[in-house]
Amino acid sequence: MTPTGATNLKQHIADELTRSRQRTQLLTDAVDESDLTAQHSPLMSPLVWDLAHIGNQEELWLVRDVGGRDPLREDIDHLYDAFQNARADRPALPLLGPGEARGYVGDVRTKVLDVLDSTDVGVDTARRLVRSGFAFGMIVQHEQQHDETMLATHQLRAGEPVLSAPAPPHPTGGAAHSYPSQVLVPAGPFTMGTSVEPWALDNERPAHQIDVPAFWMDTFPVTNAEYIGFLAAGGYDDPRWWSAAGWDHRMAAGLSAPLFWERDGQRWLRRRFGQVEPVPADEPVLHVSFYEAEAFAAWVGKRLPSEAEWEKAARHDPASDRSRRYPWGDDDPSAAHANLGQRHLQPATVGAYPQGASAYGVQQMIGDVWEWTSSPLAPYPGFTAFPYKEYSEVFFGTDDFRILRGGSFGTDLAACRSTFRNWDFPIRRQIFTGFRCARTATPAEIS
Ligand code: AVJ
Ligand code: FE
Repeated sequence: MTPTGATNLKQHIADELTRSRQRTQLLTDAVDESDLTAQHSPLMSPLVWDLAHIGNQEELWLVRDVGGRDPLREDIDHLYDAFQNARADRPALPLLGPGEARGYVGDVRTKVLDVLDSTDVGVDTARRLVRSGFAFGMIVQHEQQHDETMLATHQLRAGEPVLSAPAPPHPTGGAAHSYPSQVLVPAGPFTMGTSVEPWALDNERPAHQIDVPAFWMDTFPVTNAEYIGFLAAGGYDDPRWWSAAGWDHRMAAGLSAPLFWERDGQRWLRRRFGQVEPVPADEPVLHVSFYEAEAFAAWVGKRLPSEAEWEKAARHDPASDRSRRYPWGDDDPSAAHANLGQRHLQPATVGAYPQGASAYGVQQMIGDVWEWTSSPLAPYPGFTAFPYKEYSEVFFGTDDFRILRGGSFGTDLAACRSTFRNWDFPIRRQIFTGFRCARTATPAEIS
């Protein structure tokens, strides 16, 4: 959610800060102290690191920078600087303990609400950092991003389930089959990125025109049933479908199925937040790397969409020739539009959100699973780092990352837009990743 249309921006900011903190508390109060300080995987921080890091970023930006107030705990800045400490090294640091960390984030928040009270966050404010409440929105998104990371840590954690949520909507009668499996997006320019969304982050800016040749986009993300077809056809043992880098990784890592899957006789089971259950056929496949997504797409004679194709299919409205904030229009996401915000602890069945369809009829682009695209992380023309280079600029200029779009069931609406850009290493699969396929339209198809 963003401040667009908020009648009382300060109240909206306070509500968003509170909502984010409730989620952080849910994720950190659900486990006991030893679970908070343990490292559940070398890929992740101990939960207690994320907790104090959330508070430290909030202190740096809102207490010190926006508020100009004295530091609370300058002495711990270096412990919670993600660049100074690799995830695997974080458990060995002299971190704040669970009680201290909770006290710290609470003290920071008290100061921040006071800063908010005395800050002019209007649209005409001279200082860009606080105009339309940007810095507050950035910090809300930062907390929500770490909450999603903590949710991924929960998924990696062994032991009894501690999180629970109602099942997502499950349309009956094979709802997805009443839609075409792919839709044609005709050639032509569209507006990619944004210059007007108040809380959009630097890498989503500025808005610019991109000309995209005609292509077909799958209506739905690839499902578990479809992915099982790839497994059954020996896809993991056939280098024809894999890129050279993908095959090397598949061999070195011994990949043979999505992460958290295990074979049980004739069927596949998956572990999900401490529960073991049969893999549901009609749910988008989850916990696959970019390399696996790429191989599946090649096997079906398609490819992954580029980031520009993904965004055009998600937000271009050909009738008005403008780009929407979300696939369905400009309204903030509701429970009828998308599976976001950890309301559910799994993706919803394909076909569960017809109201979330884009102008072209593509469904479930927002929520459920992050979708791998073929694009490396690169700045848009006219990019300027704001307010700090370490959010995205320092990651530009390499081929190390691939862009993910659309958000997952664990992404909060504050940190999800059809312009939002996530990125990660192509081998990553502990995050909530899936994909959909695309292909270039042939001349015969578009004449
Ligand atoms: C943009 C989602 C890749 O979670 O690593 C959090 C966001 N940056 N703290 C991440 C972020 C600094 C980042 N991603
Ligand atoms: Fe961070």
